[in-house]
Amino acid sequence: MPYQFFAAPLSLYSGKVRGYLRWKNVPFHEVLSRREVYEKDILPRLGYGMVPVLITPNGETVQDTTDIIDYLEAHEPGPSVYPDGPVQKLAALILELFGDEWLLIAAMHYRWAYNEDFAYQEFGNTAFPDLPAEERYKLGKKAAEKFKGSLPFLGITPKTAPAIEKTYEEFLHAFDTHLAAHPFLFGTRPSIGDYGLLGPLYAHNYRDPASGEIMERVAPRVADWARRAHAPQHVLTGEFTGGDEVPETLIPILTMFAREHLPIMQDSLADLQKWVGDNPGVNELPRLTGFHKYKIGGVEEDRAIFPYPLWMLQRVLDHYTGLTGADRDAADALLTRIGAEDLKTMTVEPRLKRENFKLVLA
Ligand SMILES: N[C@@H](CCC(=O)N[C@@H](CS)C(=O)NCC(=O)O)C(=O)O
Repeated sequence: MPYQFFAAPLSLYSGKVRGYLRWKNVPFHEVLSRREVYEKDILPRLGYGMVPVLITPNGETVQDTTDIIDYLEAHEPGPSVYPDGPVQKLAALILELFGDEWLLIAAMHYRWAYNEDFAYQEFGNTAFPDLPAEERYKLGKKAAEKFKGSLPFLGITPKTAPAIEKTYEEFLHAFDTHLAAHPFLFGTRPSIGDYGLLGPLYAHNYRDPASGEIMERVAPRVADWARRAHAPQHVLTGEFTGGDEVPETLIPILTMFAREHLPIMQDSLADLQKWVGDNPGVNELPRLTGFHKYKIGGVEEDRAIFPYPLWMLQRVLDHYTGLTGADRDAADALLTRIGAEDLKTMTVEPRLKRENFKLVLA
């Protein structure tokens, strides 16, 4: 039995793992997460609805794209998407978090600002592929309500829309410039950071037609990277650049993480600590712990606070705090250079872990 991959073409996080599975040359069979699959296979296994889900050849269920990639890294042969170089690995982990959780804002904005009808049809095509097109559209519109309804929780409002577009285009220009010199983030081999970026940049911002046009126009090399990072199954190739080098052209992107995303993570950590104080004895974290004012491109807006990204930040910090000597010095130099000094002293306390597909206090 190959791996079974419950996923959907329109799904952001499905694209992240599909690109990885294909590069890693893992034998897998993709199952469309249609309504029956959700009800019969996904809900009973997870206790809630989420894609993508990986079922391993021995029947284990793995959810969360990071857990899926880590499972496959541990169980499948071949080169790793985690660079051996400690500073490259630090940058790659930061960029996975940045792609998964910060570029999500642009991904959701562009889908719903410019591709609404396409998205409704795609939701219907996924959930009810056997119904006539009109029915699929109608039911798709209903199924999409929850996703479209999440925009204000992510701080996506008419007030922030211009700033979201400005910062996204800034990101696109920076990544396009990087890709003029390197096929992937750290050379000719894709890293965990590439797959973090691939989520928002493939299924939403490349594949949604109006967003894809913007990407092709503003940053054609990013569109080309999205195709390559999501290319059909192929022979494993590529190496990370030598000498633990973080290419100079990644500095503007990492700086953007420090300027835009890190403050959100700091507020999230403070809110987690407050939530834990307010909820003694409760171990399982809610999907959101509260609300805050965040800034994107200098524009302030209300936004919900999600504890999940702190689990990803904890991975970054665990890697960083494990470094010693010259490696630590080099990592410190990078953090200073990008304006992320605060990461040097940050700790996710209380610690978080994922257990039975839930985020809980460790
Ligand atoms: N952090 C999760 C996010 C997965 C996720 O949000 N998947 C979306 C589809 S792209 C979903 O199923 N959402 C359902 C929901 O949020 O209730 C991961 O990396 O797997």
